[in-house]
Amino acid sequence: MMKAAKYPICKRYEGNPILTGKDFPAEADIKNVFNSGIVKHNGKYLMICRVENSALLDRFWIAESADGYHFKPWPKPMDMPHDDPLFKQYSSSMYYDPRVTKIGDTFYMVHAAHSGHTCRLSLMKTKDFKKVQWMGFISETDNRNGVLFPEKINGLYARLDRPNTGSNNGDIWISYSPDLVYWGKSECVFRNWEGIRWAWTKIGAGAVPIRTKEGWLTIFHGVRTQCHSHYVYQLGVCLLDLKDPAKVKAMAEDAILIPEEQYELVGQTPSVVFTCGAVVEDNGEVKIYYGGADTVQCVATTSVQRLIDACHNR
Ligand code: M1P
Repeated sequence: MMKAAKYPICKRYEGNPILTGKDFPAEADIKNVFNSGIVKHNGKYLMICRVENSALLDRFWIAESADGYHFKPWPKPMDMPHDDPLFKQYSSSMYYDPRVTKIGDTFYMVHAAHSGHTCRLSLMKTKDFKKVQWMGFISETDNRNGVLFPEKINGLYARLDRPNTGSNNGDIWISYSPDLVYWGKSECVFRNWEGIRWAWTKIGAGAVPIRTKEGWLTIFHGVRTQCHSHYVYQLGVCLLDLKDPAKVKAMAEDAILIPEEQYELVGQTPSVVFTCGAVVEDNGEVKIYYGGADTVQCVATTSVQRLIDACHNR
């Protein structure tokens, strides 16, 4: 007998998509906004939007909200170190998929940077998203979906990431660092087929892991290849051990969000739901922010307990 979780695990916001290119100043010519990072700070939601114009130039652009659903973009894109020769060299094609973690009183943003050398992880830090300091590249090539844990584990900073392993496949790995710049002690956390039948092509870390009494609640994306090399991106969830997050304690067999709505099925990349961040509210509600079809920004809600239950296939 199959043991499937009770549905639905996530509830889409009825006002989705919550941000589209049309919400940005017309002169910026923004066509797509998706895969945005998110933090809740001093009662306000700050979304670090991944935006693209019609020339497919990617930028990060902050949008602000009082309720987590209605966002208003700041007047201009975020300042990035475009004049730094090293940053320029390795992000010459694009930079994208920002994931923001608050550690102490500082926000750290890990994002992917793409150039002729393929993708690598880059790290920014800021206290207000107005002044941003680049801390450097923190991986070699062919690595993305990097996200920092919100606290040190066994005295070291920790991050999940996704090195590609030939033919653009990839698994979720963990690494540790004493200073956020130099990383090591790397281990594979789980592979794209293990325990998740629906993600046989690749997986990647998504939102910042959420500390719970049962472990680090970790929302990730998983990809399967349909015929004609069509990728389908879904979201999954698992629990990692609190003291040794290289160990998976429980894993939802089913995806928690599947592309089903028009704004997830149709767009520049069809059949994609992809997250770079979630907000946990004081009452345990979790708002998962996700990109639909690499075109629009959406949100769905669930709860910490519902996600833990899903990890145990309840
Ligand atoms: O086009 C779908 C996604 O493709 C990439 O995902 P992954 O890192 O798993 O290969 C990313 O570029 C992501 O931005 C994009 O949504």
